[in-house]
Amino acid sequence: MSHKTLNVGIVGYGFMGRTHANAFRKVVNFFDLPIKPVLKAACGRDEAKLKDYCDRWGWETAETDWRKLIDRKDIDIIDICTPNDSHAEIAIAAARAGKMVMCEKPLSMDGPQGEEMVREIEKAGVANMVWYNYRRVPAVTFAKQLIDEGRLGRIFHYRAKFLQDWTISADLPQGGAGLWRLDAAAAGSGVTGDLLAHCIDTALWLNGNINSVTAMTETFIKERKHSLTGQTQEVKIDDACAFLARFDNGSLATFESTRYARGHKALYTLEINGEHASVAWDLHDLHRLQYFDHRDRGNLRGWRSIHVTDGDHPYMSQWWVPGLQIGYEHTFVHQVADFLQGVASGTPAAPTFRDALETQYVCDAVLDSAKSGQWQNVKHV
Ligand code: SOE
Repeated sequence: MSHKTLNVGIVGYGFMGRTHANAFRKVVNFFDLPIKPVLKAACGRDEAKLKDYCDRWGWETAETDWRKLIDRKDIDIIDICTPNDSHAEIAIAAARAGKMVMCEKPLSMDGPQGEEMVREIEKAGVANMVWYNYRRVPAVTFAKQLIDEGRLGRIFHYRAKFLQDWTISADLPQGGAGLWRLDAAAAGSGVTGDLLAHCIDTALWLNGNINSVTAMTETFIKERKHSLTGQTQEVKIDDACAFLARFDNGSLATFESTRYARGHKALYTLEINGEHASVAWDLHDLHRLQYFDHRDRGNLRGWRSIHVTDGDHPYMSQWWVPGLQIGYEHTFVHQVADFLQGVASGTPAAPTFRDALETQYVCDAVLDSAKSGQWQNVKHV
């Protein structure tokens, strides 16, 4: 089979720069793709770190200015792995230059900025996607299949949590590499945009739109030194957030996220209860889907722990033999495979910028509700 290729230019070499580079490299080994990605150029400001990143991951060339990267005629896809405050500027410039755009989550700092991004990307008519990777954990994709088959029946409850504990120390500064997540000027919000955005993206995909929310947030450590300025500054992000939600399908939901749950590193869990069946999933045991079906014979009823590793489970036929597990990094490989297949077939892979804007609107409503103390209706795309 002859393959077309698309040249990728990535902006950012941090944690996400590594997950994406790994995905672009591995995808060609495991998936039969009509289009292959070429790791053409990487862009970052620190030349030494950039060189090390290029050498380690096999990027062919390096640029220290993302505008130059976008100007290059040999780049087809711009992949954005920078902190949230630069997504819009880079994505809009890339779209105007006719490049396809893959953008790290969350799409934008807030809904209005996201609207501008959607307008520009759709005006340019370029392929686009946002890296909400947890949709592509095979067990989560399998849950989607079971729901779409109608196995759960009417949905009553959706419950999601994303718990971490890495910001409990008051000595941790805000700002700079990795810690930009604590700086509202770079991140837009705290756990709402960083962690609950994942939970919301999955929830909208599995259970449809959310129409209203009521929320509370807290910032436990009020001041932190800023890594870049050296000054002690007010912390303006939400350290923790919990909200109730009503979905359009009539189901009720609870969502909770914090970086102050001592003992939990990345405990993303979700549970959905339907009329006939329930599903539950846990990122710390990500290859399993828990499933309970009330239609089983009474004395055999119980929670099944399905090891989602067989050839007829989503994505798994591309990997090893049945029973052997894959993990976190593979969700990014799946995302690249789906994106390239979407480009080849003309049917875009989700979540597009437009899909991700809906998540942004829920985040905005959550933060507004936490401020006002009132239920808040969610704006829709
Ligand atoms: C924060 O610690 C973080 O790295 C998020 O930024 C990611 O989106 C999440 O997948 C894991 O946690």
